[in-house]
Amino acid sequence: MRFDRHLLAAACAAFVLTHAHAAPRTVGAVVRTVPSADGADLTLSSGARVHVGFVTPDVVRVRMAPTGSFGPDVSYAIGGTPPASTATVTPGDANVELRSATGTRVVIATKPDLAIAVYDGAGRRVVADDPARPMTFNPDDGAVETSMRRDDFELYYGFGEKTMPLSRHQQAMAMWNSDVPDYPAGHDPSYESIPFFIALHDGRSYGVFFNNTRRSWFDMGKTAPHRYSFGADGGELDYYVFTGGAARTPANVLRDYTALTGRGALPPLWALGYQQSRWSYKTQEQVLDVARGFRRRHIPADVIYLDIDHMDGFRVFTWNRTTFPDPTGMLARLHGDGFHAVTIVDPGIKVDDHYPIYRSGREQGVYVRNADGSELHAKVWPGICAFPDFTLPAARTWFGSLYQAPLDVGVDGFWNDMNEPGVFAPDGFDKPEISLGPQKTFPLDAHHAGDGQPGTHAQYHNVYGMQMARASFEGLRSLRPDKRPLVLTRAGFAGVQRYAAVWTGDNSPTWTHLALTIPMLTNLSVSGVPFVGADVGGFMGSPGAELHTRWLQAAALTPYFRTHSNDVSAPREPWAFGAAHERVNRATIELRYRLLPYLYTLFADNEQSGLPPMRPLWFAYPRDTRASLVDDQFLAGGDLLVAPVLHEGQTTRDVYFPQGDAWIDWWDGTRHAGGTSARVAAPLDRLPLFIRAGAVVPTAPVVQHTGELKNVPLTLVVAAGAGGGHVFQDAGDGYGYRDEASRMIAATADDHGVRLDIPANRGWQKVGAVEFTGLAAAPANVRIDGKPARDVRFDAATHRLRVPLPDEHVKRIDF
Ligand code: MIG
Repeated sequence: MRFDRHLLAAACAAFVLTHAHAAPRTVGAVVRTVPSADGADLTLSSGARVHVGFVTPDVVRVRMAPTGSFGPDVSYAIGGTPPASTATVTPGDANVELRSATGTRVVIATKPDLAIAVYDGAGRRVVADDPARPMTFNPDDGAVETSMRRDDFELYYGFGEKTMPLSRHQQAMAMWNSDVPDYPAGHDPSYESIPFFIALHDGRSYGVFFNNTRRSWFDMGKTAPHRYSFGADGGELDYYVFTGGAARTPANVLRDYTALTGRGALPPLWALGYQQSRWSYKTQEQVLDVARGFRRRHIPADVIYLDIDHMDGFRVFTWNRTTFPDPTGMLARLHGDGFHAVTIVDPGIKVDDHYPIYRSGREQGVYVRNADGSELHAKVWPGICAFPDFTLPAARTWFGSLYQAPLDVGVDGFWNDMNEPGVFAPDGFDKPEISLGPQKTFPLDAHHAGDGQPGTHAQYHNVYGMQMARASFEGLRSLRPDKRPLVLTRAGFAGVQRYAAVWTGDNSPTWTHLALTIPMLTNLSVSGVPFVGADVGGFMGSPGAELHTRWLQAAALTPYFRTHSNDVSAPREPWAFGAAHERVNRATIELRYRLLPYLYTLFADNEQSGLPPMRPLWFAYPRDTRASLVDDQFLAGGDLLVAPVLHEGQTTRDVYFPQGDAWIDWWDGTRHAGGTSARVAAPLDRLPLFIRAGAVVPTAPVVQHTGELKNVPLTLVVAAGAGGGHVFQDAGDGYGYRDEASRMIAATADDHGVRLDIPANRGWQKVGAVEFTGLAAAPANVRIDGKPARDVRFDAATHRLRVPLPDEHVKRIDF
């Protein structure tokens, strides 16, 4: 056998890096079992303690404390103490067995080492510890680790924000929020760490959530293909197994994960419109000019962004009075034109005795401290800064209350940047590997309050950004209780979806980065974060016209739709690339607005089910093995299949239609059978888009901003076939929908028409028409509730039959 010395050396180096102190101990055998209401409490021969129990009948939690005693059971990810569910416990000498109400079982082998296996109600194995590599802890440095057996070809998705391929099988990843401008594909770690994944094998799923906020890592069969391992630099080994219940679907896994860690709050409708940003629109005149540019050219848009240059010397919550002499007037004019405005808010607070916010924070003792108790200072845009300790409740309240000032002048939403936290590399540390590296943050021994569990930055680094977003969200909720906050955050951890939308940071204007948006955003989505987007065009420079136009198309049906670019990029408004591209870009943004009633419904659904608006194909079609690695298409909700062009010069592309449904071309009505591929036309002005046969998708006429949406009638697009759909409507902002101030329209489709269930209209958009698409020919006679329909039109080019409705009392359309 020959060894490649270089590979071997590299492997050893990697091993040494992740296992700095090489004295891990196995937890050993179970020496004592104490049954509890939810499971069993185990004492191990090593002195460690393990608790295994049910959180719900289909969710198992395993907790290991190396010291033999558990810390308080609180968690930032969960926002409190997790629930527990009853177990039937059968203790034995070699095995302890736990069984839940649904028949989910945990079998705990007590010797020679603890080994845990979970089985679903049908007796199928979900996960099993690898006996060849038992659970360990390292008494020297506190590291914990466990390993599970891996089936050949098992795939893994999720892990938050990673720049890796769609499935993360045979990848190794670290969880450590990092400011990584211009990140190369494959670079790890990234801005956002979510130690949760969904596994897929043989059409069945399960999920694992490793709830540890320290630097953690996952090796998903890279070192050894027959197992995967995960661990962390310290803390408890605390993880959850989501079995997915009897059906073992990814949707069940994500429903249960988001029931534990929370769901995305419904955003205000305006936040689903098109958003225009750059670093920076530098004067109030320029901001107004850009806004007017949209209206004058009839390109729809809802939001304009103000990056760091709007501030006075980058002091947060201030204005540069030279370039923005009248923010109130500017915002009033923007609002008058149907725009909303978002300003950036960084965590760094300039150390400046003449800056009242800095002084107030110091007086209230809200800043992060060094190990020696002094105020932590680091350089960011304003120069030397202090940083609120967002793990201190008083700091969150203090920071949240600062939003009063921008709300008073009329700012609508807020953008939290640099909250990994990222700081400038110290002087003399300008090597590229350092500027991309984890060193660009606070010292690991800095002190955090930890909401009553004081600890180091090493312990709380990964939740800093999420707690900043929480301070912003909770502050806005209490300052303006009748409005839904829009908070955008760059860094986050499991549960960040409760507070903010997430964008993928400083991406690059390359075709590779365009293609990367699909694996990145779909994996964030299945990590429980529904409101996600990437800077359209790529942040770090200037895309060519074709790349930008294609990127806008690819992003048009992603949840968070914003164009943004850096300080040295060429102008990137939709009209900045010449008349031909302006025409296509307008049509792209118009498509977004036509589909807003559908996208909005997806967000309302997410609050109920945890299903994300943007879905990878495997998530909806877990049994279709050909769908499992498709990384250049995605689903918008359950009903639209999006296949953007991701390569330069392409004017056709191959599309895979997942098995089990038929798909109808949005543009020309061509029908494609599930489980097939086709090469479809994709000239520059076309985003290949398909609707699931039997689906009912609400659309609106083109409007210039979401404020105009309430006055226009909806058209329900029915894709020929059996199925159905629903439409959620409400005021578009506020919380009235939680007290029934909303309606849900339902439609059931079959081969001969559609049945409608339209509840009483209390001021929502009316349903004005139904359009059937995918019909082979014009039906001979179309009836509404038995009577001949009027003004019916069949368009042979699109194969669409348009049936106007006389009113909302219509129950059934037949043909
Ligand atoms: O050090 O505020 O990712 O979107 O435009 C760069 C300036 C700081 C990084 C963000 C980017 C933003 C930029 N910021």
